[in-house]
Amino acid sequence: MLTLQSVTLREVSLHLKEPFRISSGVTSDRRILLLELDDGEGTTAWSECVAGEYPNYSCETIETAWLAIRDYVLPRVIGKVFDSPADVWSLLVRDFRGHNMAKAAVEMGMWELEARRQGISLSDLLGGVRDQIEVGVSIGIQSTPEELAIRASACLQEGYRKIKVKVMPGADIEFVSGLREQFPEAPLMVDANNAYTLADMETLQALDNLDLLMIEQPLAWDDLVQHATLQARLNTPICLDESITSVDRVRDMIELGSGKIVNIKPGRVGGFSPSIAIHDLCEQTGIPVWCGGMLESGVGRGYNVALASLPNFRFPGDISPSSRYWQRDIVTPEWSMRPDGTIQLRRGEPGTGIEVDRELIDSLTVKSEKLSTETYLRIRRNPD
Ligand code: OSB
Ligand code: MG
Repeated sequence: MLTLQSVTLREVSLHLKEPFRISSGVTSDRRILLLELDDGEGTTAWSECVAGEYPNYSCETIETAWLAIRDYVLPRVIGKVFDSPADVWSLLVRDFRGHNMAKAAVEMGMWELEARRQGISLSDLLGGVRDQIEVGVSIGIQSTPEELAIRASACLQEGYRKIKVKVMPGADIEFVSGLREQFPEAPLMVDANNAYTLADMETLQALDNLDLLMIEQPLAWDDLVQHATLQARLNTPICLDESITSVDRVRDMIELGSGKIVNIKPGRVGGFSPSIAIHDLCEQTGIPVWCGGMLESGVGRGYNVALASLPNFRFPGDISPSSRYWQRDIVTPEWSMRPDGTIQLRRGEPGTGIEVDRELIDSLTVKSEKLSTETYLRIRRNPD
């Protein structure tokens, strides 16, 4: 049995070691929404909302997520008695559209809270089967092919098991073919974050000849039909990211032939319950999945590590160690990668296995708001 008694929302700002550019925008400082969930019985859990500062990946931002968590998610969850965190999701889909990242921050936090209450690892609670996960890196768009080659080469040296290169018109064929020539055997892939249309078929077919593991989300962020047209013309598997917002969209992808691989970001699909549903459907239908990233702090990274320990995660995840992004992460210990390109799960510890650095978080906090059962009694926002 599990009850959420209060949640403290806070925004912290973390400076990225170097700006991260994707086709739709650049991030230099990561504004991060953190949640501290409290069961009122001595157990707390920290979770992270992966929404960004601007709606250039999905519609959500950290401002919309704050509002949605306070006014729509928490009134449905706080003070309720749950047999299992698996029961939280059903309360968040009925008469409540969208806002998946806001939903996920609370839904995933409830899994972590339950794992900590039971004193077991989050991976065990989710049904994870691995003690270590394979790590890939996502390299933002660089100004020249030479810059890209320097970074990719350093990442291969460090042991990363997959190199994902962000691409867009003007930074694609020349950049990636140069890498392929330099590293004929390297596990390379590209991610376009919707930078192309079917009118770019020539470019997309040139990418198809570079022996890539996959091409991630080349076309529109909410499209499945045009991706099917494209997939029929490419040998390289298409991996969908933005377009997969639920298990139903995976069913559509399979039916239409829009892609052959799914990037699961639990924030994008609304939490762990829908992530597990997608994982299981893909496992049954022979579709590999892997865990994407959203430039998370060590808090969110811990959730991705746990999820990636499920059996059908068949490619290395975008789960870089803390030091790739942050001078100093907000968790102890920080997430580190071994020279063989894996991250060890912290199975012996409860939950994600890390603790937050409260002092550091306090010093980085820009604003905070505590919401409890009393808050909602007072303002009568509870819908039922
Ligand atoms: O499309 O996978 C993406 C970061 C922000 C927004 C979208 C994406 C990404 C990444 C980063 O690729 C992966 C990471 O967190 O290491
Ligand atoms: Mg992506």
